[in-house]
Amino acid sequence: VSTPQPPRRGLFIALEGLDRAGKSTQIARLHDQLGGPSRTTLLKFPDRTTPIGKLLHSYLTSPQEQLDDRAVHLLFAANRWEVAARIRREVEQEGRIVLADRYAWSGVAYSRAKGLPLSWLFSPELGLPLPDLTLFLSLDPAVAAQRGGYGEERYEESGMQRRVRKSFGEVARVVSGSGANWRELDAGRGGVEEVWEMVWGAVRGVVDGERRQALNE
Ligand code: DGP
Ligand code: NA
Ligand code: NA
Repeated sequence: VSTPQPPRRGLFIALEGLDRAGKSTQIARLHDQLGGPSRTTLLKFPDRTTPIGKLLHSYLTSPQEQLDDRAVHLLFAANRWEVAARIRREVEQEGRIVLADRYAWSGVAYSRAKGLPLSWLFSPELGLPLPDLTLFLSLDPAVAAQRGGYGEERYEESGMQRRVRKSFGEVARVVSGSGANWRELDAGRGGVEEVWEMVWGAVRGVVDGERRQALNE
């Protein structure tokens, strides 16, 4: 009688970028391509449905609301910690693929754009599940602004977006330097189809890599 094998490890993939970079479109397609809800979990940060997420939603949609920048930073991080155990369980025990529309790197980049020190910003994110792959959809903020214009939320204006773009550069250096798998894709090169080719090319490589590893076990 053979002992039942635990399912092999799944994958955790994060999509990052400026507002209007096309993340939500691409990640929805990735979700379909990777088997939909039976095999893949699609998360979105901030998750506006939890009590902390409701606070964040109110903060984002009421730009006149005053809240200390560090307190806001900790709330965004806490909103990820609320889901951290679920990500770990699904990826490590259930062998699922978890996709995140934004993650800790947005946390650091958006707060950094307000002038807070980088080292302080990383600390509440430390210990969260590390993505096997982060895709950064890189887009010139001027091009992003032309894409139907920004919405009404806090941060959705060109000065902030330019600072966020710069901060993502700093984040990329730290993340890549730490050995984590960070891939920058030029989301300004072509339309949805061209970006999809790049996204799928990067993800397929990681999925195939996991399969090969499983066969060698
Ligand atoms: P979205 O629902 O993806 O449009 O995100 C809402 C806004 O919040 C968007 O401008 C990006 C920003 N954001 C996402 N995550 C964080 C975070 O952890 N910290 C901060 N300060 N802003 C964030
Ligand atoms: Na937004
Ligand atoms: Na989005």
